[in-house]
Amino acid sequence: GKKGDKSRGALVVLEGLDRSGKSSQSRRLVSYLEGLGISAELWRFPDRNTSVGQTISSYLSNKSQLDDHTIHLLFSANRWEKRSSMEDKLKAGTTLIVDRYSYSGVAFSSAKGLNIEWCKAPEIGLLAPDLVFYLDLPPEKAAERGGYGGERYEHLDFQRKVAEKYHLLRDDSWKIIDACLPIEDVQKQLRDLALDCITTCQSGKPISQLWL
Ligand code: NYM
Ligand code: MG
Repeated sequence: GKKGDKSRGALVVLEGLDRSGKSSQSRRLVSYLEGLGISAELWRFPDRNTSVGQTISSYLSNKSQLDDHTIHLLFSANRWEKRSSMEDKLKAGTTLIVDRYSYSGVAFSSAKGLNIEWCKAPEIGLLAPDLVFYLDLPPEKAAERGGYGGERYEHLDFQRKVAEKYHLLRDDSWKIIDACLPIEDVQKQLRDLALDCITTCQSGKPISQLWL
């Protein structure tokens, strides 16, 4: 393009149950992309560094109690407070690899019994991911991996409900990845699909918004 034009980065999200491997896979994906000279950053939600994020963190570690609707809106607010910096990064050409996003927000809250449409509403207008990796692992397998950290929601029965809700949220941006496969095989799939997506975004795919 013209001098000063910059092709945009891709918004790539990893979703899945607790212990499905999102955090390690996203870390590795970012290192891989950086190694290729692609500008990429690792982000995660909840972002526990903001004041909203600290409230969320205290709720997750059972240090405080909040009404289900209230905490749902705080998770959403935690994404809204990052929206403009995400957009700035993408426009500056940086690819964002994001460990959890709005789908976690809706899946976890609706698994508690909240209405799914009500859960989606505050996410409307957030940046839509260009690609969502769902690391698909049966809840029983995830539980066998151990290391549930003892946070709220980290129980097999609840994770089963979350998995059902995730199924309802699948759309065309999703790639279902078999997370039972060895770490290297999962990573290989993520790398290939992410590179394709980055190319598509570079060649002018517009940034869109969630659930409009
Ligand atoms: N979680 C995460 C939600 O309930 N709503 C959300 O919007 C997000 C982003 O927080 N069990 C839940 C899912 C996890 C927990 O996430 C903490 P992590 O990735 O373990 O830090
Ligand atoms: Mg966790």
